[in-house]
Amino acid sequence: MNRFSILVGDITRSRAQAIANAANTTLLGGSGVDGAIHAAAGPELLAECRTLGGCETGQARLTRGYRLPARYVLHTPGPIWRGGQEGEAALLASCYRSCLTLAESRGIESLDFPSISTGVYGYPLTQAAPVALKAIMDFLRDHALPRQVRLVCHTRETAAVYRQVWNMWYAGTKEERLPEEPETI
Ligand code: AR6
Repeated sequence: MNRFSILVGDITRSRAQAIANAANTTLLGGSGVDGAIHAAAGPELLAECRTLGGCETGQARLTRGYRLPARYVLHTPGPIWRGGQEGEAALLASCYRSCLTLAESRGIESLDFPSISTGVYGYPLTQAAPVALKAIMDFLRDHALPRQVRLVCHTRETAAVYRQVWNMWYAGTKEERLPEEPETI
C-alpha cells in the first residue's frame, strides 16, 4: 500500500486517527478549514484550545477530536504569504514536519492534512505544493510512523496541482503515479 495519497473532500469527515488543522497563532478558531473543524468537533475543542495559550507559526499542538471521527487534531498555524521572501517556505515545511513529528511521538498511525496556508493566508498553490510534498515525503522516508499520510484537498483543482507535482518528483515509474480520479471523502 502507498503510504501517501491525495483525496478530495471535507477533512472533517476523515476517519484517520488524526487530522491537521490550518489554524492561526491564537488557536481560537477562524474561517476556512479551521472553522469547519471547530464546527464539527463542537465547543469542547475550543475549550481545550483555550488552555494551550496559542502556538507559533510553523509549530503544532495536539488536542482531542471530540465529535470528529478523528481522535486527535494537530493544530498548526501556517505562514501568511508576504511575497515569498519572508521565510514562508521554511515555515510551511515546518508546519508539516511539526505535525508529523508530534504524530509520531504519540504513536499515531494515520494522519490527514489540509492544504495549509493556501486559502485565507494566500500562499500560491503552485508554490506551496512542492514545499508541502517535500516535507511530507522527506519525513516518511526516515520514519515508520505515521504509516499512512493523506492530503485532503477541498476541490479537484487543488488536488490536481498536488498530484502533478507529486507525479513529477516522486513517481519513480508510471505505475506509481497517483490516479487522475482521486478518491473522495
Ligand atoms: N476540508 C478540507 N479542506 C478545506 C476545508 C475542509 N472542510 N475547508 C477549506 N479547506 P484556509 P489558511 C481548504 O483558508 O490559508 C482561518 O481563519 C481551502 O480550500 O482554511 O492556512 C484560520 O483561523 C484551502 O485549500 O487556511 C487562519 O486565520 C485550505 O483548506 C487562516 O484561516 C486552506 O485554507 C488560515 O489560512
